Amino acid sequence: MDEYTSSIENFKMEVNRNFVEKAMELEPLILKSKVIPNQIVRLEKDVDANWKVIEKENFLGNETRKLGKGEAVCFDFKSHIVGYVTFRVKAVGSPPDAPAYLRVKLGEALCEIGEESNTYKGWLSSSWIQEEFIHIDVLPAVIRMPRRYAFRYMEIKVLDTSPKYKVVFEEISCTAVSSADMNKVKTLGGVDQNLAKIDEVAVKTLHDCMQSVFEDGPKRDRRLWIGDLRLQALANYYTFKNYDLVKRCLYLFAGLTQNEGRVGACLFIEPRMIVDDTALLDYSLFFISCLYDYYEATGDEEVLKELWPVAYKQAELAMQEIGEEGIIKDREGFWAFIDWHKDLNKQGAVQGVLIYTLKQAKKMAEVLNLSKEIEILNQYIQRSTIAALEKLWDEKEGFFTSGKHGQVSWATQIWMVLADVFTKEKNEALLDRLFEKNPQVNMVTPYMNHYLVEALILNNRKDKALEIIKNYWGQMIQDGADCFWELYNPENKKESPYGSNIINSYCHAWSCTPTYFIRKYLV
Ligand code: RAM
Repeated sequence: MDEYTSSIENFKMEVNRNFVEKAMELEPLILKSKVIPNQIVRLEKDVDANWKVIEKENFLGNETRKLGKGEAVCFDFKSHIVGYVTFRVKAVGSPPDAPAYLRVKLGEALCEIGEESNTYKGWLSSSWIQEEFIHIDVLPAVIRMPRRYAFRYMEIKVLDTSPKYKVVFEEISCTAVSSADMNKVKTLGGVDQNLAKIDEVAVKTLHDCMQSVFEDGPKRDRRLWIGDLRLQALANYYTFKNYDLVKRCLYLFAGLTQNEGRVGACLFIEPRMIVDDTALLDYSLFFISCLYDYYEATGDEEVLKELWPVAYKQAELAMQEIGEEGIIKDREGFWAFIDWHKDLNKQGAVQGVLIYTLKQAKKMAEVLNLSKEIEILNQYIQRSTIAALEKLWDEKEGFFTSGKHGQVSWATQIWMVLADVFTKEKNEALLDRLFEKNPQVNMVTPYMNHYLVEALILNNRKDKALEIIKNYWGQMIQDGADCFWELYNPENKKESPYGSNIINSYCHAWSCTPTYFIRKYLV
């Protein structure tokens, strides 16, 4: 458990065995169900270079037509699933005088099937691409694919057989897995159809990400990221209500920390749980939010007491990052997350996150009656708030700025509103101005859009929030989503921070929160 290698000098993982053991005891049962594809589809690129289904044919569990060298078949499993695929392949014609050679591609989205993977030049490893090459020496054969896939479409291409035989595929199925039980979620009554559909897709997204932990995306990264966990947990409190899974993840983050007890940005799950050597300032602070939300949802004082020191430690570490002027020091590189917008300066938004989370920490300290901590937190909240108003607020522009070039972004305004640096009236005016002036540095993730919707709801702009849920998440459905995506920029639908949209995740945790908003505030 303790040995760990990292390319970061002096990096070490700190282990709290008691916490890790508690997390292990909460390991969930994985529920399984069998899914079979019901259609065979054919794809083509349209004029905008998007992949579209141009032909469908029913496939009711029977066998495919005969396929020879260079021919392919693409199965549609009806909806997104996470699981293990099996199929049978048999030879037709003369006795097979050479192995069969297959390429199997699995895709959450059609682009993953349509694009040739060898054209991928992005910076995330191409090994995430769900594509396998298989030699089959003896036919017939049952192929049990060893990896877990996240997909809706599966294409099998025959790369070669021999001129003397062809192959047929049959008994195709997937054992779908999740630790979430769909039967636990009440269906929504009394909402319009569009909203009900958005809720359904959001619940499905959360369901497919709930495995032995809350994964960020079952295709990629299959990891426990804290920014994602926070939003999943919120959605979970209004749907599956699996409090133990949140508790397990809290104990994992608390039990496997980095140097000085810093909560890491994410945890790797297998072959054993370890903390990643990446630290993101906003993500470490969200440990505070995760604990705060968990306590709000459950009233579980035992967990609050036990994990409070870890939460407070994140506040202390962040307070050390405040510069002389009372503003979080700006840095180069991947030091905080906030959003994937490529030009975003993060300083202003992180200042907002700091104030927001320190306020939550203070509320927990009040529950626990910790007078010294309350006082310290109070001082820092006040100092950071005054500094934000004095140093980052630009009266002439009517916006908060960020970084040495005074960048105005959506993210900075949203986090300052959520931090309640201003009064409610001023928050409302700032949000209205944001839509009116539409600063160029906008948002590209559903994650950041979540916080925009939250800011609108908490500041008397429910109609606008609803409009965004319907337009942004609703538009994703129009564009073919059966789970919500990691990235979505309506102005550039192929946007990817990684260099290609085939590596994007199309069932992504941080995208699942429309169900939280709808169920908590809108019905
Ligand atoms: C993405 C991950 C994850 C997120 C990080 C910061 O790459 O998929 O969802 O939390 O970025």
